[in-house]
Amino acid sequence: MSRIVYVLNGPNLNLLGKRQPHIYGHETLADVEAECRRTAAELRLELEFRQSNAEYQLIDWIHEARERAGGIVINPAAFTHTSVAILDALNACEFPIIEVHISNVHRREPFRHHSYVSLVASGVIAGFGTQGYPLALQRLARLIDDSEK
Ligand code: DHK
Repeated sequence: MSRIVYVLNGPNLNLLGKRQPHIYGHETLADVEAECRRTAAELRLELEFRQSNAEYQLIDWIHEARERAGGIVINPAAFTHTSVAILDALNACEFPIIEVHISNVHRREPFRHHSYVSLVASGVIAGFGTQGYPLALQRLARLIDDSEK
Protein backbone atom coordinates (compact mmCIF):
# COMPACT_ATOMS: atom_id res chain seq x y z
CA MET A 1 0.00 0.00 0.00
CA SER A 2 1.11 3.56 -0.68
CA ARG A 3 2.82 5.37 2.22
CA ILE A 4 1.50 8.72 1.05
CA VAL A 5 -1.02 10.07 3.55
CA TYR A 6 -3.23 13.13 3.21
CA VAL A 7 -4.05 15.28 6.23
CA LEU A 8 -7.06 17.36 5.21
CA ASN A 9 -8.46 20.27 7.20
CA GLY A 10 -11.83 21.90 6.71
CA PRO A 11 -13.25 25.38 7.12
CA ASN A 12 -11.93 27.93 9.61
CA LEU A 13 -8.97 25.76 10.61
CA ASN A 14 -6.74 28.32 8.88
CA LEU A 15 -7.63 30.49 11.90
CA LEU A 16 -6.32 27.93 14.38
CA GLY A 17 -4.51 29.65 17.25
CA LYS A 18 -6.51 32.85 16.74
CA ARG A 19 -10.12 31.64 16.84
CA GLN A 20 -11.67 30.62 20.19
CA PRO A 21 -8.35 29.53 21.74
CA HIS A 22 -10.21 28.35 24.87
CA ILE A 23 -11.74 25.67 22.62
CA TYR A 24 -9.12 25.06 19.92
CA GLY A 25 -5.90 26.03 21.72
CA HIS A 26 -3.07 28.43 20.85
CA GLU A 27 -1.22 26.36 18.29
CA THR A 28 -1.52 27.47 14.67
CA LEU A 29 -2.19 25.22 11.70
CA ALA A 30 1.47 25.77 10.70
CA ASP A 31 2.46 24.36 14.12
CA VAL A 32 0.20 21.35 13.52
CA GLU A 33 1.71 20.83 10.07
CA ALA A 34 5.26 20.95 11.49
CA GLU A 35 4.35 18.38 14.15
CA CYS A 36 2.70 16.16 11.52
CA ARG A 37 5.83 16.40 9.32
CA ARG A 38 8.04 15.30 12.25
CA THR A 39 5.73 12.38 13.04
CA ALA A 40 5.33 11.35 9.39
CA ALA A 41 9.13 11.28 8.93
CA GLU A 42 9.50 9.01 11.99
CA LEU A 43 6.78 6.71 10.62
CA ARG A 44 8.22 6.73 7.07
CA LEU A 45 5.06 8.31 5.71
CA GLU A 46 4.99 10.88 2.91
CA LEU A 47 2.71 13.73 3.93
CA GLU A 48 0.30 15.95 2.00
CA PHE A 49 -1.02 18.53 4.49
CA ARG A 50 -3.82 20.80 3.25
CA GLN A 51 -6.60 23.11 4.41
CA SER A 52 -9.56 24.60 2.58
CA ASN A 53 -12.68 26.52 3.46
CA ALA A 54 -14.41 25.12 0.34
CA GLU A 55 -16.31 21.84 0.36
CA TYR A 56 -15.60 21.15 -3.35
CA GLN A 57 -11.85 21.59 -2.79
CA LEU A 58 -11.81 19.02 0.03
CA ILE A 59 -13.76 16.63 -2.23
CA ASP A 60 -11.28 17.15 -5.10
CA TRP A 61 -8.39 16.41 -2.71
CA ILE A 62 -10.14 13.24 -1.50
CA HIS A 63 -10.45 12.17 -5.16
CA GLU A 64 -6.74 12.92 -5.64
CA ALA A 65 -5.87 10.90 -2.53
CA ARG A 66 -8.02 8.03 -3.81
CA GLU A 67 -5.60 7.64 -6.74
CA ARG A 68 -2.30 7.83 -4.86
CA ALA A 69 -2.58 7.61 -1.07
CA GLY A 70 -2.59 4.86 1.55
CA GLY A 71 -4.87 6.72 3.94
CA ILE A 72 -6.44 9.99 5.01
CA VAL A 73 -6.55 11.86 8.28
CA ILE A 74 -9.36 14.38 8.06
CA ASN A 75 -10.65 17.11 10.31
CA PRO A 76 -13.68 18.18 8.25
CA ALA A 77 -14.47 20.89 10.85
CA ALA A 78 -18.08 22.10 10.41
CA PHE A 79 -18.54 19.89 7.30
CA THR A 80 -18.36 16.92 9.70
CA HIS A 81 -21.92 17.66 10.72
CA THR A 82 -23.39 18.65 7.34
CA SER A 83 -21.64 17.09 4.36
CA VAL A 84 -23.08 14.03 2.66
CA ALA A 85 -20.85 15.00 -0.30
CA ILE A 86 -17.66 14.56 1.74
CA LEU A 87 -19.00 11.26 3.10
CA ASP A 88 -19.68 10.08 -0.47
CA ALA A 89 -16.15 11.04 -1.58
CA LEU A 90 -14.61 9.21 1.38
CA ASN A 91 -16.82 6.18 0.68
CA ALA A 92 -15.17 5.98 -2.74
CA CYS A 93 -11.77 5.41 -1.06
CA GLU A 94 -10.54 1.93 -0.23
CA PHE A 95 -7.94 2.87 2.37
CA PRO A 96 -8.30 3.70 6.08
CA ILE A 97 -9.68 7.06 7.14
CA ILE A 98 -9.14 8.59 10.57
CA GLU A 99 -11.42 11.43 11.70
CA VAL A 100 -9.92 14.07 13.99
CA HIS A 101 -11.54 16.81 16.05
CA ILE A 102 -9.41 19.09 18.17
CA SER A 103 -12.21 19.73 20.63
CA ASN A 104 -14.39 17.15 22.36
CA VAL A 105 -17.40 17.60 20.12
CA HIS A 106 -19.50 15.40 22.40
CA ARG A 107 -19.45 17.91 25.22
CA ARG A 108 -20.40 20.79 22.94
CA GLU A 109 -23.67 21.78 21.23
CA PRO A 110 -25.95 18.88 20.20
CA PHE A 111 -25.53 19.67 16.47
CA ARG A 112 -21.83 18.75 16.82
CA HIS A 113 -22.65 15.28 18.16
CA HIS A 114 -23.54 13.84 14.77
CA SER A 115 -20.83 13.13 12.22
CA TYR A 116 -21.44 11.96 8.65
CA VAL A 117 -17.73 11.17 8.36
CA SER A 118 -17.86 8.72 11.28
CA LEU A 119 -19.90 6.40 9.02
CA VAL A 120 -16.74 5.76 7.00
CA ALA A 121 -13.94 6.41 9.53
CA SER A 122 -11.86 3.52 10.88
CA GLY A 123 -11.46 5.55 14.05
CA VAL A 124 -12.21 8.93 15.58
CA ILE A 125 -10.07 11.14 17.81
CA ALA A 126 -11.80 14.01 19.59
CA GLY A 127 -10.81 16.27 22.45
CA PHE A 128 -7.06 15.55 22.39
CA GLY A 129 -6.30 19.07 21.14
CA THR A 130 -3.88 19.25 18.24
CA GLN A 131 -2.11 16.19 19.66
CA GLY A 132 -4.87 14.21 17.93
CA TYR A 133 -3.15 14.70 14.57
CA PRO A 134 0.14 12.86 15.32
CA LEU A 135 -1.88 10.19 17.15
CA ALA A 136 -4.01 9.72 14.04
CA LEU A 137 -0.87 9.42 11.89
CA GLN A 138 0.48 6.73 14.25
CA ARG A 139 -2.73 4.77 13.88
CA LEU A 140 -2.74 5.17 10.10
CA ALA A 141 0.88 3.96 9.88
CA ARG A 142 -0.08 0.86 11.91
CA LEU A 143 -3.03 0.13 9.62
CA ILE A 144 -0.84 0.56 6.51
CA ASP A 145 1.91 -1.64 8.03
CA ASP A 146 -0.64 -4.33 8.98
CA SER A 147 -2.12 -4.34 5.46
CA GLU A 148 1.33 -5.20 4.09
CA LYS A 149 1.77 -8.30 6.28
C1 DHK B 1 -13.64 22.06 14.32
C2 DHK B 1 -14.66 22.87 13.92
O1 DHK B 1 -14.42 23.96 13.19
C3 DHK B 1 -16.06 22.63 14.32
O2 DHK B 1 -16.97 23.04 13.33
C4 DHK B 1 -16.29 21.18 14.70
C5 DHK B 1 -13.88 20.79 15.00
C6 DHK B 1 -15.24 20.69 15.67
C7 DHK B 1 -12.72 20.44 15.93
O3 DHK B 1 -12.91 20.26 17.13
O4 DHK B 1 -11.59 20.33 15.43
O5 DHK B 1 -17.58 21.07 15.27
